[in-house]
Order: sequence, then structure tokens, then C-alpha cells
Amino acid sequence: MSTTTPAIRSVKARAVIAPISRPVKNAFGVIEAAPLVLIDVETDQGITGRSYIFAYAKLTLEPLVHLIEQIGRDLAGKAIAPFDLVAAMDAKFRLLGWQGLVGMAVSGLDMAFYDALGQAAGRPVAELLGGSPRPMRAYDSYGVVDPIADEKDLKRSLDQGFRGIKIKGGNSDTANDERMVKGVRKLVGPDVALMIDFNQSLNPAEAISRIARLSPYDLHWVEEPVAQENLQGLAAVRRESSISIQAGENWWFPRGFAEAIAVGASDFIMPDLMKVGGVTGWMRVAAQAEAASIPMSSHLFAEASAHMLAVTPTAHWLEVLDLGRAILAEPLQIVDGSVTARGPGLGLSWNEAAVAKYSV
Ligand code: SMN
Ligand code: MG
Repeated sequence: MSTTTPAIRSVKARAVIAPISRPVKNAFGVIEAAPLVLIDVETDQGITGRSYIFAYAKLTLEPLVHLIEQIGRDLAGKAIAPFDLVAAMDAKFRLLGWQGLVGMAVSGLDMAFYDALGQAAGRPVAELLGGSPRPMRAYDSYGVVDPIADEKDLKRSLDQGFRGIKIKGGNSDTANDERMVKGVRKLVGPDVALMIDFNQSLNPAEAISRIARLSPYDLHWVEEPVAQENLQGLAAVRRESSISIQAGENWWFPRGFAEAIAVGASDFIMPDLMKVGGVTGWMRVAAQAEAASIPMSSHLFAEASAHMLAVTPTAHWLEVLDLGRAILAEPLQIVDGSVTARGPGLGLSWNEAAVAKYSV
């Protein structure tokens, strides 16, 4: 263990298309595999800070690899003090703006910086942040499901101890949403939290009527019913709906959350580590959620999010949609429907044979 802060030596980014255990059908298409960028921050102390980000599409892999490595080149030699590095990157991109690929690159780097610090200290990131790893209640995140064809999978989720299930809607008409929700509710019973995610596919009026139709099925939340940037629309849907609203996976950096919270856009929030500004951004949103008493869940990145929820005062649910399983040497573990953060750092290491196999 070293007593000095490690410094950045170089940054390497690699693109893979990782298989996932089941396709994620949503209102706009089907995600069949996960285009990921794996980040390695090499330090002067021999340790390597790691994180991965989700490129959403194959076509954004190459620009992200380029951005991450180029930003890394500019930061080489600097001490890994994430607060300072984020300030440096903010200054660098202030005129361009952070939203989009730059923000994803910056957030991914911040996560890898914290991983390096955790490894240097020989401790999990949750501990560096003043907490301790503990089991975080998780839900199993599905796409659009067919309650008959997917019965075996859903039962398996319950057998794994999951007490929450999320499904997606908005891919077809409201009768279809209702059929699915009714079928899944019957299958999982009354005690499992059931959520539905519309992935921004509705307009506010449509959302209000569709949500009313789903009110008999005791849904725990309705996620992103309308466009993520339509904060007033979300607030209107929230006012008119009997089901709690969830949003936040597409809000950028702490400022995005401040604006959403100010207009009462959502009952619950779920930052995405890759869009909120990594560990640094997450902590600043967790403080806002605490001050406003808003339950806060995670989006994707279950391994890193388990650390973050352990230091989130209003921690709610951890999402399990396992994008990293195929390329991680120690994939996510579900115990009794919960995930516990593992260290050192964020607890990420690559299965290099799989990375080679899936690299693009
Ligand atoms: C989602 C987003 C991106 C990929 C898969 C699933 C979804 C979620 O909106 O909430 O998990
Ligand atoms: Mg979602």
C-alpha cells in the first residue's frame, strides 16, 4: 500500500460487443448485445484503474475510445484527485458542453480514477467514500416480456430472491401494456415490486391515460413515460397519476437533477453513473436526493452502483441488467436478490480471453 496519491501514466480504451443473457426489447427496438468501452487508467504505482461504459450503439464505440484516450493523454502526469480532475475537465469542455459522448467519457474516467484510488488503498470504493459494502436490494430488469413465453425466466428471477421486477412497455398499444402487466402481476404475486419502463416513448396526455389503465396492478413505479428533457411534461404526468414516477437515467450531471427536482419532475430518481459524472457526480446528486427526500436508485453498472448506493442516504433499488457479465473475470453476484459491493476499488477485472473474443 502506498501513502502517496497515484498519478496517471496513460489511459487505454477498448471496444467490445458483449453478449447479454437476454435481449432487451423496448419501445424503440431490441438491444441484442452490449457495445461497451473498457477503460484502463495506468498509474505510476503499477495499479490500473478500471471501469466500463455502455456506448448504446456500435457506431459510438470508436469516437468514445478516441475521446477517452485523448482526454487521458491530456491528463497524463496528474495526480488522481478526482475532484481536481473533474474541475480540469469542466474547464476543458465548458465551451463545447458536456452532454453526450464527452460526458460519457468524462464519467467513465472518473469511475476508473476512483477504482484506482480504491486499489491503491486496498479498499472498496464504498469505504473510501465513508461507508461500507452492504447488500443492496436489487430488481431484475427485463425488456418487453410475454408472460407465457417468459414464465420460466421470471420464475427464475424470483428463485434468485429478487423482490422487484421491471418490464418495458410502449412498444405497442395500451391494451398490450395492460395484458403484459396483468399477466406478470399474476405470475409474480402481490408481494413483488413491479415496475414498468416506457423509455420516453409517450407524450404527456397519452402517458396519463396509459398509466390510469395500469392503476389496478399495484405498480411500484412508471419510468420515463415521456421525453427525458420534457421536465414540465413529466411533472404534469406525475400530478395526474396514481402511480409513482421514476426518471433520471438520461439526465446529465448534477445540474440536470437540480433542474428536474426544482420542477417536481419525478417521485423517484435513478442516475446513471455514465451520465451523472461518475462517482463524483453521483455523490452530488445523492446529496440533492437526501435534501429533497427523494428515493434514489441506480441505472445499469450494477457493480459500481452497489458501492454508490451504499453511501446514498435515500438508497432505494439497485438495477440488475447485467451488461458486463461476458467480459468480467468476476461477474456480478446476486445473493438473496441483493448485490453487495466488492473491492478493492470498484471490484472490476477483465476476463481478457473474453475481451479478445468480443473486441471490435
Ligand atoms: C435501459 C436503458 C439502456 C439499456 C437497457 C435498458 C432502460 C433501463 O431504460 O432502465 O434499464
Ligand atoms: Mg429505463
